[in-house]
Amino acid sequence: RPKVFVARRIPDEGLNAIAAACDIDVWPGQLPPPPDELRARVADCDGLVSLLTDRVDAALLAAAPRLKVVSNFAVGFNNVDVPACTARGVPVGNTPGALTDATADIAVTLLLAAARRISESAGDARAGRWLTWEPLGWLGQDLAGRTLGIVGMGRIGFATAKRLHGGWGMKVLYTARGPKADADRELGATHVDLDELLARSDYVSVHADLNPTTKGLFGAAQFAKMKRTAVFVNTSRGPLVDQAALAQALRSGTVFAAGLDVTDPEPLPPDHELYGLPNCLIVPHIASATIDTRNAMARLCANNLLAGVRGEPLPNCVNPEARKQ
Ligand code: 8YV
Repeated sequence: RPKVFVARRIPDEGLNAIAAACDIDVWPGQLPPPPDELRARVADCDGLVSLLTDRVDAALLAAAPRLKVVSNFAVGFNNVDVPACTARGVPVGNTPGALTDATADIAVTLLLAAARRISESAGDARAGRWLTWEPLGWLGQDLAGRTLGIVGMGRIGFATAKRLHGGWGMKVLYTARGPKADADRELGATHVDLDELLARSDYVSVHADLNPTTKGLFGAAQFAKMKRTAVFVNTSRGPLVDQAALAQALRSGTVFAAGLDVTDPEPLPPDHELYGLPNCLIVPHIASATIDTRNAMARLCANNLLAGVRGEPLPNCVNPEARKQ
């Protein structure tokens, strides 16, 4: 039977499907295995289930001569050195689709909560600072009919825009490698460049993947181009944002508020300056954290893993060219 290392406990549906066909070693810790432990555990493995906290790089591949597949329990795969896997002929699987709705739900939740100052006002109520009804207290931003800028109109960007266009009648602008016919047709959306999107949007929601061209995409210059009333939401990857620049923009009123599901680093240390800003709402990378979504991710992850150890094409593969190596 093939040997598989699973780098953290994932839902039973996935573990049971893998265990039915493979000998399975599941890392028992709540925290990820340290890199040297990960290398030791995969030394005689045919398959690896990794998470975004596990770095899959050339050193790990060198330590795992039998490895036939890396199945990443995520749609994003910036933790994996894909070219190194391809060069070794190791296919890399991911879980697209399974977390689209859950992630779009969190993007909308953060957008609404940041616009209406929910975290700040709830904290004030709890702390005894609700002294009276204030005509000018906790004033936020309206949503109806405003303009939404989607940075990266993929599956999750589309699902987010669909909610806000359908529910709040928002006009949709977006960036993408090119125009997207379904977004234009179904949402009346308009493909623009980033500068135009920043200048015209009341809400900016980031859904681009992390790669060398998107790292640091949002810095001081980008925040300066946004409206002072704008709300910034990131559910993609933390390193797309220069956090010092974001903190300065929030502190100085260059932008109105931010809602973040992702940060750099993760976890964000408790003394980080962003936590001290009342107009910054941070949740700990929970976009896919629903029972059904994590079960669906586990099923896709197991299917990729099992196909890989059998030498079959993965149902969801980010480097199909790896099989030709
Ligand atoms: C996952 C994510 O839960 O799928 C992704 O890319 O960012 C998350 O929502 C996480 O990556 C699990 O490893």
